[in-house]
Amino acid sequence: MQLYPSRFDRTQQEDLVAAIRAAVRAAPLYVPRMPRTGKPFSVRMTNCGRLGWVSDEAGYRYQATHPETGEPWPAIPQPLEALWREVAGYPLPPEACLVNVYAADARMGLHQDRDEADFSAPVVSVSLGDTCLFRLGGTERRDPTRSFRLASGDVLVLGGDSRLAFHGVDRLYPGTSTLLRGGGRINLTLRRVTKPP
Ligand code: MD3
Ligand code: FE
Repeated sequence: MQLYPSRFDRTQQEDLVAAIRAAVRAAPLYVPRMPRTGKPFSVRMTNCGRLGWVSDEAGYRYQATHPETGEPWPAIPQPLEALWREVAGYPLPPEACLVNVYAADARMGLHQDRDEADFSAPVVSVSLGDTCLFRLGGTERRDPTRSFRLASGDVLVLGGDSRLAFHGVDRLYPGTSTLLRGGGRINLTLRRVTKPP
């Protein structure tokens, strides 16, 4: 795991928010649901890129179109493509950018990201808006965890052993950033989904 604190300055963060707002106009935020139970996530989501991660009663999967509009996902914003080239250490561009939007009371339970066909590529995460308390464990659910704060502009690269580590977001710290009108937090994760030939 590699943390790049304040990888994006305020102006770059504002540019990213503007690009994400444009993407959300094309691919509206929706509330994902847990497989089988249909229990709603507290986080709202959308995607950019050729493929997007979706979750509903039928399961978790990547697909090329928005689950509600049926439209293809918008392109990954150029600064995020550039970030991937700089930090991923992987020769191919990202296929998916999952956009998670947290209100003040939203959380994400401890989980692994295993819906990708290739774990050799890292996941690259960008935090925007309010600081959160992030938890990172090992590759077994019972492994001990470490907690640390992720602030606006921070970039986290999860590769190697950490790629299959359990992780989650325990809480937000409301009022810690003025980036987003109305507060909250946006997390962007850049991913490879398919196995290269
Ligand atoms: C560690 N997102 O989208 S980002 C997710 O803040 C997700 O929204 C959280 O977990 C968020 O799946 C955490 C940091 C992160 C992202 C992917 C990882 C950590 C990871 C994949 C493997 C291990
Ligand atoms: Fe995750």
